[in-house]
This record gives sequence, structure tokens and C-alpha cells, in this order.
Amino acid sequence: MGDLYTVDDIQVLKGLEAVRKRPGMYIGGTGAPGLHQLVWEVVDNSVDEALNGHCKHIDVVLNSDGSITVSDNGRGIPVERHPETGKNTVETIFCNLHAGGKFDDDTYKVAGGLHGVGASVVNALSEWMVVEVKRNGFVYRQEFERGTAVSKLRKLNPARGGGTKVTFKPDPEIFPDTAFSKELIRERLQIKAFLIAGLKVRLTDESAGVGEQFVYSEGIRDFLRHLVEERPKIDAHPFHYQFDNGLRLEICMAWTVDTTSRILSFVNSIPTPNGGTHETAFRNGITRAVRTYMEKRNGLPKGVKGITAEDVREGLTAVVSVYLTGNLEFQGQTKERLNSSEAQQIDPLIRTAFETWLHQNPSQAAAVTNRIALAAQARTASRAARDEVSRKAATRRLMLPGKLADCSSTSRDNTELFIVEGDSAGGSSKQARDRKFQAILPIRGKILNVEQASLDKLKANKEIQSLIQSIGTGIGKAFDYSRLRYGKIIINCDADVDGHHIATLLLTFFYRYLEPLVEKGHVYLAMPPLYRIRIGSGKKTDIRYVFSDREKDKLLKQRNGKEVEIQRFKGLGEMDAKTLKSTTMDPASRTILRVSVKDAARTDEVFDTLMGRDVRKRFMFIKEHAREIRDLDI
Ligand code: 28F
Repeated sequence: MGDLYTVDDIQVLKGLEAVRKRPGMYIGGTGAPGLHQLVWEVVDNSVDEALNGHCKHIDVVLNSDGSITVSDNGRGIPVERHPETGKNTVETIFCNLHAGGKFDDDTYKVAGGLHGVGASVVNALSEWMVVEVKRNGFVYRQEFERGTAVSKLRKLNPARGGGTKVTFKPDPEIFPDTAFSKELIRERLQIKAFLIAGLKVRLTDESAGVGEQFVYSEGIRDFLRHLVEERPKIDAHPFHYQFDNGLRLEICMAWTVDTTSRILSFVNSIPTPNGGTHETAFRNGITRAVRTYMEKRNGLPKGVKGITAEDVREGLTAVVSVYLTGNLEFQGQTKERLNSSEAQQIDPLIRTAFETWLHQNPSQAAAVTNRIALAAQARTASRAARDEVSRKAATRRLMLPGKLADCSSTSRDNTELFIVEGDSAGGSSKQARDRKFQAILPIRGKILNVEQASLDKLKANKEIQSLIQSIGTGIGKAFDYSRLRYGKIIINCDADVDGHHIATLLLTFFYRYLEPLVEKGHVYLAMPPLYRIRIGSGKKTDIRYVFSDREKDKLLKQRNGKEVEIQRFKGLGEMDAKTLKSTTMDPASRTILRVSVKDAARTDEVFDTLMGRDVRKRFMFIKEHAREIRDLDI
């Protein structure tokens, strides 16, 4: 500092003295939350640089001496003389209360800093602080102690690029405990990375010698995935919505079968744990959308008069992130509840967007409204009906894929799941089944080659997901035999090359990922006939179903000149329900093959044949062997 104190200097000292005298006024207190508020203030200045598109990296280091370093690769704080203070801009920002990047509205379109106290408060409450700026091709550095500059801003070595680096040590005269919580910091930094897609945020613990980096290319979509990670989701994709016109708004949400609800809201990337106008507007918006949608389609469950906001919220996990340009208004003891009326615009935006999504995605909408209807029913139901078990069963049903036509029996022993290929086969199978114990899952023809796909890729495949959900056991480490939902899993594919291909893929899948089910004899192949052959006429008509060309030829050789009519079934979808029932589905008259793994050594060889690149070879295997043996060895 210079030799003479000017009037301005005295003002400055008075300002920062006030901060040291009553720190609670500025950072809420001197406990752990107040201590960490110092970190958030500095980090948020870097985040503002990122939000305005000037920086891509934020680096945080917990130093061994108890100080912390935050740096960004933004433009770097300006270093020239500041017209209002006559001091350099760095010193101006760090030594003047309320003088931060934000005192000048044109500089930043959006700015965070919930308490908005800025860098000078952090400086005032630090035993020491060092600020380094890379700008104009050089590194500049200035040092401070308890809020006052103890060095000039010095121009050091030349350097490329830009950025700001702030190191500070909280003052033990102010904070009874100056130790930072790595966990708290980690959590906050990860959230910043989620909120700003593509931003790289690194956290290093110098004394432990470890570091980690957060970067999420899909932003809050990744955030939502992270939040619902292990929780059982309903069968619908998350809803994602982004709006950027004056007000910036981004939302991602999904329902789980849990009854808990978690809505995480943010304003200018600052968490608002006590909600506020933006969160209320979000809730109202989705509630109105759901109400209109369900009422329009007469989708209210029996006995339920209307849908409440609580029904909509049950099981909901949501990330709501808004960016407001005006002065942020906060309310409540900790000033964590947003009170800006600007945020009310969100309500109609969300309402329209979500209602449109519901209309445009009927199957997703069905899963969502079923979930909400369940909540409404549980709320409306009498005590007796609010039986845990029935609710549990209902919630478990919500996790089943929409296209599974389940059976009414819930016991595993006598129930059967038919996996059929395509929607037309699904339709006729549904007509032919006995719905008491037979469930139908239609899957689309083109599923992955399980032999070549990784487990992650398989799990992401919609057809495989439907299959796993229907079976109930989970796969891989999560496999739980006690959750098997059907006694028999019967693969029923067309008797053509494509059908055999899919059957083979499915068998491979079972063998690789659900081997215990194969081992315990739960997996079967159905045998739909290839031909219907009528021999003779009148009273002596003989109708036979045969499964291969060889059988057909054999039969025709023995017909002794009688009249014949041959019908070839091109697919399951072509058979009428009665024929499908008697030939393929009715336990009294059908043939099914139990798949078993008998000889581990032989399995490899068989699978080489089954899964080799030669489709015909694979086809022959099933065709030749399937008919002749009741237990198919794989
Ligand atoms: C480790 C903490 O504080 N980063 C910051 C900037 C960049 C600018 C700025 C900051 C200018 C006139 C106030 C640069 N170039 N990280 C940080 N990066 N502040 S703080 O400007 C402050 C205003 O008065 C910056 C052009 N405009 C702004």
C-alpha cells in the first residue's frame, strides 16, 4: 500500500472491518456452512465466467496447508487502473465491499453468488489470499491479508491465454474450525458440472495425492440419471425441456416407483434447497398439464375425483434449472428461497411443453399417468384397501414394459411367458392364450447380436430391457432368482430364417446372462408348425401339422393317392387363434423343447455354430436338432 491513507482507503477499511466484525451478516455464520460459503463465492465467480461462455475448466485444489486454490481458464480479471477507485481492478474487486463483477450490469448477462457478497468478503475473512491473473500475455499477482493488500499487483512472467487463480486460507480468528469438507466441496462441484454441460471441473486433494474430474456432456440429463441411478424407474423416458428466450430454463424429470419425491432446483446454477417461485411455478405447470391430459382422456381411476399436486409429485425426481437476468430476490432465514416474480413465467411454459409431450408420446404418457393414478388411488383408498401388499404389487406392475400382456396369476410356478416376434404375432398370441397363466411379450425383430455386444450396450437395448423387466430377476450382479416372475419362459419365433436368428440371439442371451434360468429348466423353445396338411376329404379328413420340409415329404409319400391340401405358415401372425392355441400354446396339445446346458465343453462348440457368421449353418442346427430332441442341449 502507499504511504498515505486517502479518504477512499479509510472507507474501504471500514467496509471490510464491518465484515470481520459481523461475518454472520455476510456469510450466514462462522460454522461449516459459512466457512464453505467462502469457497462457493470464489467458485461461483469462475462459474459465471463459464456461464457466459468464457471458460471451460475450473480447478479446485485442497492444499496441504489448509488453504484452497480455485482457478479458471476464463478471461482473467482486468488489471488496469479502475476509474472509480484509482486502484487496479483486482484490488478494487477484492478490497471493496459490494464491488465485484456484478456491480456493472453490462458485464454479465447472468450472475450467481446467492448471497452476492463477492470476493471482498472472502478476502476480509481470510488470514491471507493470493490472486493471480493471466491476461494480456502475462501473469499478474497480488497478495492480501485479512482483506488488505500487502503487495502491489505485480507483473510476472509472460504467459499464454487467460484465467484467474485465487488461493486463500480462512482466518482462524473468525472461524472456530477452518478445515474444509472435501465431501461438501465435491458435491457442490459435481452439481456445477451437471448444470453446465461440457464444463470440466477438477477437484484435487493435495495431501491425499488424489484428484477427480467431473464433466457431463448431457448436463442435467446426466444429473437426472445420476439421481435415479439405482431406483426402480417406471417404463418411460425422462422428460427433458429447454427454453432460451429472455429467460433460460432447463428441466429434466422422471418418475420412479418409490414414493419419495426429489425436486432439485437452481437459479443461475446456485442451489435453492428451499425452493421458491421457480419451483412452485414448475410444480403448478406439471400438475396442470397432467390434470388436463388425464381429465380429457377420462384417465382418472375409479373413485378418484381429481389429481392433486402431491399425486403428481409422488415418486418424481426432477432437476429444475433457471437463469434469471434481473436482480435475484431471496427470502427466508438463510436466503435460500427464491422470491423473484420473473420466475412465474415458467408455469405456462412447462405446462404447454409437458402436455404436448404427453400427447406426442402415448406409451410414455400411459406409464406416467398410471404412476400418478396409483398415487391418487392410494390417497383416496380406504384404510383397508390401502394394504401394503396390493400397493406393492401395483407398483411392481408399473415397472413392467408397456407391451407386456401379463397373465392374471401372480404365482411363478404355473405361469408362462411367451416371447414372440413382432406385433402381429403378439396380437394373435394374445387371442390364443389363456390369460390366467400365459403372458405375451412381443419383441421387435432386430435385436442386437448378443454375442458381440457389451453388457452395457445390451442393457441399453429397448427389447432387452423389456425382456429383463418382464422376467423380473435382473441380470449380471443384480441377478436374483427369487424374483423370477414365470415358471416357463417360452421363445416362440417364426419358423423361417429370421425367426431362427432371433431365437438364437435370445438363447444366447439366456445362456450368457441368465444361465441359472437355463440350468434350472425354465427356458423353452415353442414349436410352431411350418405346414398344415389336409389329407383326404369328407369324414375321413386327416389334418396334420408338421414342423419341417422333411416331415412334410415323408407324410406326402405315405398318402396313397388321397387328395391333399398343403398350407404353409409364413409366420405366427398368419395362424388363426384356434390353430395357434392347439399347435403351439395349449399345454394339452403343443410341443415345446426344454433348453438345457448339459455339457459345458460342448456348449462352446454349439455356440460357435449357433453364433458364427454363417447364418445358414446356424439355421440348420436348430432346424435339424430341435424337432428330434425334447431337451435341447446348448
Ligand atoms: C478463481 C475465481 O474470479 N474469475 C473471474 C473474471 C473475468 C472478468 C471479470 C472476473 C470488470 C470490470 C468488474 C474479464 N474480461 N475466478 C474468478 N473472471 N471478473 S472474476 O470482470 C470483472 C469486472 O469490473 C472479465 C472482461 N470482462 C470481465
